[in-house]
Amino acid sequence: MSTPSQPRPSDVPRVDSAQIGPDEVPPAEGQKRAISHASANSTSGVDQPTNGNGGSVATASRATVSGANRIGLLRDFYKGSPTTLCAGCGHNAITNHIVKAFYEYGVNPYYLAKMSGIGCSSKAPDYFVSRSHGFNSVHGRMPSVATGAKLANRKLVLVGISGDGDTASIGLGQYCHMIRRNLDMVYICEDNGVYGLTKGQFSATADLGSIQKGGKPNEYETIDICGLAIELGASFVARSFSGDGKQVVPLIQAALAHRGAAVLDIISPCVTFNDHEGSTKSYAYVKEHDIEIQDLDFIPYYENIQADYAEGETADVKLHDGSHVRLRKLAREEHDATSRISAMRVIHEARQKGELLTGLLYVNPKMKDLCELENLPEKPLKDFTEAELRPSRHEFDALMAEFAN
Ligand SMILES: Cc1ncc(C[n+]2csc(CCOP(=O)(O)OP(=O)(O)O)c2C)c(N)n1
Ligand code: SF4
Ligand SMILES: [Mg+2]
Repeated sequence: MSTPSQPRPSDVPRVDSAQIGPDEVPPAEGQKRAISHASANSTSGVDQPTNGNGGSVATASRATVSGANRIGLLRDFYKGSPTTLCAGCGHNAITNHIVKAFYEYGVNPYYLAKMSGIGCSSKAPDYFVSRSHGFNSVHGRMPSVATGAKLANRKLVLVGISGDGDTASIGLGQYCHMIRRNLDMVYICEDNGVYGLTKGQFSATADLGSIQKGGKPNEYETIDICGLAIELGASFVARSFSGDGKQVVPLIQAALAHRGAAVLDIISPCVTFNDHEGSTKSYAYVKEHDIEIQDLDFIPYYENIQADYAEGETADVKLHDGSHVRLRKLAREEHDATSRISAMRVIHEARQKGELLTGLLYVNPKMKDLCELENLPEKPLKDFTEAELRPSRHEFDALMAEFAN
């Protein structure tokens, strides 16, 4: 795992997840003053510890430091290197939404592992939260690398950034098994319907009949990665549009609060190779055909939930870390985001009508994730000592006897 500029373990006291706090994150230049100011004024911890997602222990006084989030970090801390993608690329807009979502949620960079494959989209992890872990893997193979990282250290907050080529072509098998295993990660597919990095060939998410830049129509059926994910038993599936930060930001935050594979298919126009007339992934087309299913609100576990709406108008889903996602129905059709059948129905109906349905399509916060299914101990496997792992002579003999029978 490449760790270009993440906080060094020696800078950071090793603590239990229940004690993860802002002091674990060494401040960047320009950040120091906000944090030390916050510490000087700090009085008492107020949050409920939950997981490594930046987890716990914001202090009320830290939040009052101008511009600092609940773990004492300024928004700039969540930025990365300057982008090298084309100006106007949808992937850049998604990066900005990620920075906002992570900053507001208070993701702890020390526990963040940014995973990707190959493609313009897979370069995006370089453009947010520089001081975190990262692994830019092989084309389409990010899910298996992410699985290994999570099994070694279940406290990591995994965020995978993929493309439609990376996910739905070369990486389709990996994508399916990541979902089937319910690997606890936020999986964002920056979906432009083409292989942007290799100059605009159609990908498997291109719609039937969509026209390529050179004029050729796509004659193959599309692979709907949201429909596929739901079919495979995914626990969190959403679709959105890079141009709709109001929807993307709460969806990313809900995905962070969810335990299990959280798939976000974000339509992200490629302005260089797929933004012309006849394309169904151009800005103009998506803006015109985007139908939002719900008005979405994310209420983090550390904020009070206030009922603003009349009963029946909204659906409230409680997520694993105690946060809530509040869904106020907007679309013409009724959709119950906790029903797989309803999700499959609205996806198929929208495709038939040529509409792009966006919002939270399906969520099941009760499913076990891979670490639970494999009965992993709470303590990360990487932290076990050799002495703890070595069986006693008696246990070893019993094991050998089992094989002999
Ligand atoms: C094993 C392998 N096969 C093929 C390639 C060539 N290649 C690089 S990126 C890419 C497709 C990228 O498309 P996508 O994942 O949609 O990302 P985008 O560039 O559109 O964001 C391909 C086919 C490669 N790098 N490695
Ligand atoms: S080629 Fe397309 S996908 Fe790649 S950076 Fe440019 S606009 Fe974005
Ligand atoms: Mg693509």
